[in-house]
Amino acid sequence: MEIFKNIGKIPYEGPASRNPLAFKFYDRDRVILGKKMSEHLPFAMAWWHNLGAAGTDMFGRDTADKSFGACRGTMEHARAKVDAGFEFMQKVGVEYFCFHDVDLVPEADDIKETNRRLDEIADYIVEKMNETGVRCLWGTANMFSNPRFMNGAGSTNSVDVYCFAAAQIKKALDLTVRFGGRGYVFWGGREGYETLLNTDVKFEQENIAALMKMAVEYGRSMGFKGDFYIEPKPKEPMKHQYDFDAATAIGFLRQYGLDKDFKMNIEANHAMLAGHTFEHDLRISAMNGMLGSIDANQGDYLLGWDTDEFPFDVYSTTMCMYEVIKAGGLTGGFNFDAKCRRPSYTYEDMFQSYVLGMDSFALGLIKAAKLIEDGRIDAFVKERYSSFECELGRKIRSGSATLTELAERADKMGAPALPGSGRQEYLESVVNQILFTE
Ligand code: XUL
Ligand code: CO
Repeated sequence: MEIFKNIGKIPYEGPASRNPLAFKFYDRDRVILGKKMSEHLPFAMAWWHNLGAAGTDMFGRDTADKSFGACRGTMEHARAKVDAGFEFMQKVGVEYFCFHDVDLVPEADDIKETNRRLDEIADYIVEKMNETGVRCLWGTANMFSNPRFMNGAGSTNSVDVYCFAAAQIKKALDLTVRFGGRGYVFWGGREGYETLLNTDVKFEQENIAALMKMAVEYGRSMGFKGDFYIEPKPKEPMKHQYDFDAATAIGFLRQYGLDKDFKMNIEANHAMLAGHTFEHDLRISAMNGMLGSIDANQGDYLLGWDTDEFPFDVYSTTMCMYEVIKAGGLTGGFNFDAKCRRPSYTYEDMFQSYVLGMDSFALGLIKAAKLIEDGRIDAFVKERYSSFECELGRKIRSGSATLTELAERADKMGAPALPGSGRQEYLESVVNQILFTE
């Protein structure tokens, strides 16, 4: 049964189109730097936002109807969400989905019953995947909504809750493997604290690492070849979250010997909450060989929380794609961890938001490729460090210089000349020139 009745397949109509339900920039087969747009941009639908979130906020109930013709909280509704999701992905041309365990079925009190429901819905999802060619980007376990996780999952003070979390991870990994997912995500929603007065940080972090290690061992034992991801976020819901940002998460992974199996899933809005730009956390991940996947959304600089907006800021998507291209692409993809605003409650808004997000990243890709082909930024950065292209500079870079040697050079030079100008304003004008000309 068709759910989105008045909406057909979203076509590419080009930049001059005024059709709200057409792509202006996302032309999936257009080749950029030797690869199709659709290969540069493996987009994914977030099950929870697109099929679940209905506009509820702290001050008001749902504005959108996401029942899809079924009674919410039933297995009939779970199936209706599968129908809606696959119809949506096919119409909008998104090839992947991401899910939490409890996005798929209503959770029962007993995990054995929840798991039975998950198996039932998984059969239906696999059927739809085979029918449509839609694939799974990543799976995860929701270990933050249920009250039992009030003190975290890996970081909880309750050994029973810790075991329950392990059981959820085990099942979510089973599902991810069954769906052929590229990755498995740990977002440490409540892995943090409200006050140090009641918290043993070392104990909690060691337990999180142990849980991750068990997840890796279990996943690999069943043939999961994908990446595990940490999705950093500094706060919200907790006052402090341990996976604060990419640098912190990478340090944690190295400390506990998890760095071979894990990469980062960087979310734009989370990076902003950590006081960074999106591209900062992408760069830190990439230079450590750990840029895995992206939660493609946008925050609001005037607000201090995770607004999960659909991306429209083309400066930001351009700088994102600049980092992604330079890193050689993602092993994961671009998951729209984003929701329509509360007053955008219609089915048409659901489609419109994906048109916006996909077009914003397509434009970002086109412009980032132009920045790279233009070469002025790369040339400037190379030139900026060129003073190290001397014998002593090479010794410093290879780690064979001594402090005494360097001091001898300083003794001979008098006052060093000022380093060259950073030319930030010039570089910003290059970016503008490329963004605003064809
Ligand atoms: C929350 C968030 C999550 C993760 C998956 O801020 O981003 O939806 O992406 O648990
Ligand atoms: Co996210």
